[in-house]
Parts: sequence; structure tokens; C-alpha cells
Amino acid sequence: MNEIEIWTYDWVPAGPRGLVRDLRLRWACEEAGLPYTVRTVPFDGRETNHLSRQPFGQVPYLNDGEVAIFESGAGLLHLARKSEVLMPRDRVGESDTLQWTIAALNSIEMVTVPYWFLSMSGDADNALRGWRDQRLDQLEQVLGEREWLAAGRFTAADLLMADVLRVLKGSAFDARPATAAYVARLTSRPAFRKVHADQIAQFAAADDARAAAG
Ligand SMILES: N[C@@H](CCC(=O)N[C@@H](CS)C(=O)NCC(=O)O)C(=O)O
Repeated sequence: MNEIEIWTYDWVPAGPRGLVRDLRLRWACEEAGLPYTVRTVPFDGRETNHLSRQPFGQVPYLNDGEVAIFESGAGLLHLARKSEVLMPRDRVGESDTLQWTIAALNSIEMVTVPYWFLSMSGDADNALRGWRDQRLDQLEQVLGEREWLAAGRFTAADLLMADVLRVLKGSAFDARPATAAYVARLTSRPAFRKVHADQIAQFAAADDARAAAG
């Protein structure tokens, strides 16, 4: 029996397919060889229908035996504690992985998502542009000097950073070749390609179910 259950929506519109953050957890399980099952909660009514499991009405969340955890970063670190593939067991390698995992969320995604949101809301050249570009330039420096963010090898930190970065438009990568190569390298991994295809196929199949239900 697969104890790990990764929860996502039963359907999403076309735009976010391939980008829903359950992909982070699926990807980690695939890399680590951890068996998992994907389960779904209705997208319709998401504001209230699973607040007891995710207090913001979002996905993903994860069950693993007695553990019930939300926030994709927390779920990822939970999985990383189960497999050395995702996080080294030595203190230095582990802390390196932890710091870069948090950096992906709290130094990069914390500006890329609000920047994207303002862009989508019609403010293409918004006030967050300078802040975002500064962070990406600083990361470009780092990635110009190393293949992996932490511990000298693939870890959960790379998985998360690549997932945060891959949503950026091509122009963000134009003058940042190390970042572009890094994202290309990570997203060409077989585990990523599998879960990306799986997520898109799952939501496409849900189109048929919705159509049948009228
Ligand atoms: N900080 C949360 C963000 C989760 C999040 O933004 N989830 C999106 C899907 S990727 C969602 O559920 N959006 C629907 C909504 O906010 O109503 C995490 O990393 O888990």
C-alpha cells in the first residue's frame, strides 16, 4: 500500500496545468523512488471544501501515515527527510539543502509570484521588476559558478528552485544563461518529465468527466 498521498485539485483550467504545485511532491517521490498515490479534492468550492486540510483552500497537501502536512515546501522537506537522494544526511549537506530550499521559497518565489501577479493584472512593467531582476541576477552569479545549489549534487533544493524558476518567461532567462541552462538541466530529468506529463494528463482526463457531468 502507498502510504504517501499527494492531494491536488480534481481539475484546473488550462492555464495552470503542468504548474500546479503538487508537481513538486510528485517529482520528489519519483526522484527518491517513494511510492505515492495522487488524490483529489474538488476545484469547485475550493475556498471552503478542504480548509481543515489546507487552511487557505489551496493545494497541495500530503498524508503520510499519521503525518498530515500542507505547504509544498513543508511537504517537500518531509519527503527529503525520508530519502537521502533528496537531502544528504551529514549536517553540512543537510543545512546547505535546507537553506537553499528556503531561499527558493523566501528569496526568489516571494518576489517572482507577486511580480507575475501584477503583470497578469495588467501592470506589465510593475514596481517589483527591479527587485525581481536583482534577485535573478544574484542567483545567476551563483549558478554561473556551480552545477547544483547545495551539497555538490542534486537535492530537493534544486528541485524546488527549478520549479520556482521554470514559470518565468523566456525574457527572464535571455541575459541569464547559467539560470537558463540550470532550469533546462533540471526539467530534462526523467522524473520531472514524467510527473509533468502525468499532471497534464490527469487534468485533461478531468475535462471529459466534467463535460459528461454537464
Ligand atoms: N504556499 C503554498 C501555495 C499553494 C498554491 O498557491 N497553490 C495553488 C495551486 S499551485 C492553489 O491552490 N491555487 C488556488 C487558490 O489559491 O485558490 C504552497 O507552496 O503550497
